[in-house]
Amino acid sequence: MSETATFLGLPDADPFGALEADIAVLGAPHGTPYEPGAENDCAIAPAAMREASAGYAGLLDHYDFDLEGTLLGDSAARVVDCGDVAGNASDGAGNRAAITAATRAVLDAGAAAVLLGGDDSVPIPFISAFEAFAPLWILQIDAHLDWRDERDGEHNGWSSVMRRASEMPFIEGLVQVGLRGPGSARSLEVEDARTWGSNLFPAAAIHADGIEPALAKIPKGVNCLVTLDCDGIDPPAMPGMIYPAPGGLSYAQAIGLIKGAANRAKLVGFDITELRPAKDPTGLAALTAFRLAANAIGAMARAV
Ligand SMILES: [Mn+2]
Repeated sequence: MSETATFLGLPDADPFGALEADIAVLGAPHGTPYEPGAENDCAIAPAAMREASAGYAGLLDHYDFDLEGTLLGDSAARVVDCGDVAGNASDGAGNRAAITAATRAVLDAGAAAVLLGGDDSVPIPFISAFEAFAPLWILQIDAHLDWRDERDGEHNGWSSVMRRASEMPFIEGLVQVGLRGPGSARSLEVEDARTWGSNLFPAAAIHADGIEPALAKIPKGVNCLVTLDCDGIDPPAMPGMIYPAPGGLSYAQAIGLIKGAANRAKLVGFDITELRPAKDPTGLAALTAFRLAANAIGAMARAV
């Protein structure tokens, strides 16, 4: 376990023990760095989300208007916090192996997995663990396309998440929501994403037409994993992140997407990445990030 209290005061657990859970939280402070050894501002994000949640640990039996009921509703879902996956700022390959192993242990125990990143490279090894869940759809909430094959020779960094996902044979479809402004993508990557068949919904399309057209792309009854980069959310609601981009999704749109995905499909995984506590002086970003993860847990519990 990490030294901070658990997420929402949930019981702690060892993913490699005899895990008995329906939903398990994991922290992943370290992923695949572009500059091995460099300080990563997202490494303390799992602790920041757990800290932001601490004041709400006593309210688990209170009505949550986001979820129209208590966190777990009428479900008897067992939810645990498995602490942080061990890692460091230098060893991308080792970090990836550790994230995949811990996630696989959670899934093998029959639990859904909730991963607290870490930068946006941690979804690659997280998604890799879901190979037994075909047909799996990915709903990405992010300002950025993340379809680079490589950057500076690194194929597993935060600009490559969706391309790596597209190559995994158990992934059936991608829905990418919140795209806006410039990022690592060039026209070539946008063309590649479209050619593969990824469903691209710029933030402007969501603001114009709502979230339903994006949700409608997810076939009913499939397995679904939601990967949420904090920069998908509009900066005023998420002030601490690596690459803020104006014009993002509202909190209401984001939780609507999470709940909507869980209603159409089986939500088997959720990750949240790129929270940057050093740029979050009031703690508002950590609060919003914790609440997004809590909504994912609530949506998963309602399916147990
Ligand atoms: Mn992003």
